[in-house]
Amino acid sequence: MTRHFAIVDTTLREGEQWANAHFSSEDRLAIANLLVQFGVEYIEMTSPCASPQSTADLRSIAALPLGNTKLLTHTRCNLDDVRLAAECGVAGVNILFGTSPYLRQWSHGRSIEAILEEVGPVVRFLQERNIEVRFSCEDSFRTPLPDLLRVYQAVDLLGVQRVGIADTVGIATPRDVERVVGAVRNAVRCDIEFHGHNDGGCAIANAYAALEAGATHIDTTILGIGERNGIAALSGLIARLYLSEPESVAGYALPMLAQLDHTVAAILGIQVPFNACITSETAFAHKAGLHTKAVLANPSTYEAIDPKAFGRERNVLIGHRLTGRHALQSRANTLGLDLSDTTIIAIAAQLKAAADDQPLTLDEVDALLRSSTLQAA
Ligand code: AKG
Repeated sequence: MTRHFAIVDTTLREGEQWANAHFSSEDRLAIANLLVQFGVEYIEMTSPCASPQSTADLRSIAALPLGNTKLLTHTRCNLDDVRLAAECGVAGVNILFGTSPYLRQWSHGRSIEAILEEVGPVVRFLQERNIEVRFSCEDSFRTPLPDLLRVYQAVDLLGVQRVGIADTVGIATPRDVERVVGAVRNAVRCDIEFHGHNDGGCAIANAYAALEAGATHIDTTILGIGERNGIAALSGLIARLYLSEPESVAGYALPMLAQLDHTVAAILGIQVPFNACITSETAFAHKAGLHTKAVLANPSTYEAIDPKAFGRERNVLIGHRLTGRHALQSRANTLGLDLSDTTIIAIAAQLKAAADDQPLTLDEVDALLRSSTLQAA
C-alpha cells in the first residue's frame, strides 16, 4: 500500500443523503473547514442544482482558501448541471450515469450507447474550463463487466482524470472489489475512485480492497453517514490504513479525527457510535482482568492502534465484576498506596461481590483501596 492515494470526503454530499442529516450553511462551512485542516485531498459537495441554498453554499465554500484540498461537486451527466457547477467555481465535477440494468430500466431509461453519446459533450465542456472530471458508473457491481469496461475505456479515451466504481447498493465483498477494480485497473490509464455502501457491513474492508487492487481515490464520510446505513467512515478507513502502514496516513492531522466525528455527531444530534474506530468513547477501554493485566504490562498485547497517535488515551476499567488484581494494584500504585498482594486479592474479592449488583465508579474503587490501607495500618 505504499502507492499514493487520495481521500474524497463526501460528508457534504453522500453524508447529506443520510436520512437524519440536514446541514445548515454554518454546518457545511464548519465541516469543510475541519476537513481541510484534517488534510483530506478532496471535499465533495451536493450538486448546486439540488436547491438554492446548495448553490449558494457551494459558491461560498469554493471561494474560500482551501489549502491543498480541492472542492468537487457531484452532478448528473448533463450540460445544464455541469454549467452551474462550473459557475460556482469548483475545482472538479464528479459526474455519473447508472449503468446497471436496474438503473438503465428504472432510473433514466438509456442504453449504454445513449450514455456514451451524452458523456462526450459534458466531459469536453468541463475540460475546456480546466475543471477536473470524474465519470462514475453508478451501481457498478450489478453492471455486466463488459458494459462497465466499455464505458470506462470510452471515458478514459476522452481524457477524464478518474473513473468511479460505485458499490451503490452495498452488495460487494472484498473479493468482488478486487476482481472488478483489478479489471478496470488493467483497462484504463486514468485514476480510479471507489465509493462503497455499507449494507452488507463491508464498506471499510471494500474500500481497503479497492486500494489494494489499484484504486487511487476512496470516498468516505465522517461517521460513515450516507444513504441507508452509509458508506466507509473516514475514521474507519484511517484505522484500517494505519494498521497496515502507519506512514500512509502520517500526512493527515490524526488527532483531529475525534473532533471531526464528535462535531458531526453533535450537529446531527447523535452519539459517536460505540463501535466507531479510533474515535468512540470506548475505542481504547480495556475491561476483562485477563486483558488489563497484559495491557498494563505492555499495551501492545491488546492494542494494535496506539491511542497517542490520535490524541486519545487508554482507559483501564477497574470497578466491575470482571476486574483483576493487576488493575487494582496499578490503581493503588497511581494513588501512592502500598498494598500487599494479599490485601489486593481481598479487595478484588470484595469489589467483585459489590460489582455484581452494579459497577463501582472510580471514586468508589479509590475509597475501597484507601479504606483497606487504613485497615492494614
Ligand atoms: C452511489 O452510487 O452510491 C453514489 O452515491 C454515487 C457514487 C459515484 O458517483 O461514484
